[in-house]
Amino acid sequence: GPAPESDTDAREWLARHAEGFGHFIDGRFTLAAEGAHFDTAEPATGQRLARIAQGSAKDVDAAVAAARAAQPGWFALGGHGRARHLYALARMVQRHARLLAVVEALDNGKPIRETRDLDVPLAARHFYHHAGWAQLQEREFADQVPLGVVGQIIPWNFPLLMLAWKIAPALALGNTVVLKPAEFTPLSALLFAELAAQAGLPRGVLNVVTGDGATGAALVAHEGVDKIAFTGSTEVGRLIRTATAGTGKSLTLELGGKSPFIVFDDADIDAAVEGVVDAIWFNQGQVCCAGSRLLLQEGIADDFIARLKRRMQTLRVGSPLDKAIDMGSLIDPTQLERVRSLVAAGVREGASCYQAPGALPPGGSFFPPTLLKGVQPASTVATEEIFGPVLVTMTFRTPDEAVALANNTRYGLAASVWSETIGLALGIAPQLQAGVVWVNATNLFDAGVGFGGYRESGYGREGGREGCYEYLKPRAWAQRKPRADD
Ligand code: TXE
Repeated sequence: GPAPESDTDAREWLARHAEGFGHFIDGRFTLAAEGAHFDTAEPATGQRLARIAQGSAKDVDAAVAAARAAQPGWFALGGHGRARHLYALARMVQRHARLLAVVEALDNGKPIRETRDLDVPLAARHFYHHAGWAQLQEREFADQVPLGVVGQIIPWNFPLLMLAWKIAPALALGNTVVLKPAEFTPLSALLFAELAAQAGLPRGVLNVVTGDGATGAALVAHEGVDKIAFTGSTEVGRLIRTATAGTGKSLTLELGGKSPFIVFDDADIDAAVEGVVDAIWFNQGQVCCAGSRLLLQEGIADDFIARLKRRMQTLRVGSPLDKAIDMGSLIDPTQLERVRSLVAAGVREGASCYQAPGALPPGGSFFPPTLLKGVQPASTVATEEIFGPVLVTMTFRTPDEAVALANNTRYGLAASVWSETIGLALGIAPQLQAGVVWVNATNLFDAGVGFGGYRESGYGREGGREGCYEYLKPRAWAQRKPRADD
């Protein structure tokens, strides 16, 4: 196979920060040694990776103050002025694409092929896209004003991409930001902050405060924050919704999912099998919109599962920097244990478990591609988000049964329908309770299309025009008519 991706640059960058990373506040990194800190580990090896500052309420306060002070000037730049900065950020991501991709693979454990071909280019594209909205702001959103200071809390599964999804629209439309990356994966956000400073982003416009849930909670509670945008677990989303209730803060939540992947008898089976691979084994299944419930029409079920098992045998699990692998490591031992215990629960509840044979690399939090068959619709594994490389399968007879099974969930983020009969596919699609429905496709994302959930998958949209509205508020105004004798 090809030589593994070199991590020399990334290791050098880490070595320059051997004493630890500080927060990025008001255009500068704070001293790392000050205050509490914690170490992060490389998921694929379990080895220590970096020393990270644990943000206190005081740090959050300093970051919010910097964002508050910067906001009027940032908005006053106007759409074209802000667009220039967003274009500069996009180019910066592209110029440092390789370093960002390697840092992300080390920090998260995901394959370099994914960070190189998806996470990093999609992040750059998000900045380019929103530079366009900035340029159009005065014309397209003439009756809207920015919210002000936005607190943004992101998860560990797509650290850089979620950063882009959050900060690109917020900044484009004249807000300033305090971002709290996930405690497992703060590195790409810190590297991005360095690049933003180099790119000349005015100080205070973007602030990054690292830390765990307590740091996030301090940001949520801060009175100087006008809006919270959160992506993460449904449980924490619920806490944040409670914490912001009765305050004047706006809130958007992008939470969990248990998305259906429906295959009818007349589907293009080869394409659908590849679709399943992408739907559930991309990013080790740690994807909020993962197609984690495979619903098969009875007539093809046995054949489909046989083909899927053969395909599973070709999936390679290995070191993230190995360019030939399909799956890397889960995020950490706790998540690995959670996935293991959910699979065990599935087996206890009567499912049969198939795992692709083959040794897993030692040391990290690796878990093989896994298939649970004969799952009951009400069982734990059919209803709980597993957030790992575990697919559950069920069968249906009629289109109505497929819709009922698909919608039998408290979530509603995404759905995928496969059929070569256009009337069938397009008849089913609008009946599915999900923020996005893919037809004969899966995992299609576009910076121009709003992404977000129904039901317990959250609310609010990221991307496109609808995503812009999440960072604006309407401002109506009226003027007394001049009197005739004026
Ligand atoms: O998420 P958390 P975790 C799901 C997935 C996973 C589970 C736990 O099922 O197994 O969540 O993952 C911050 N106030 N998803 O624990 O805790 C936290 O520091 C404010 C689905 O990593 O939700 C991090 O920055 N902030 C998901 C962010 O919230 C708080 C992606 C997300 O962490 C906080 C990730 C608090 N009280 C996990 N507590 C998706 N839908 O994409 C934590 N945080």
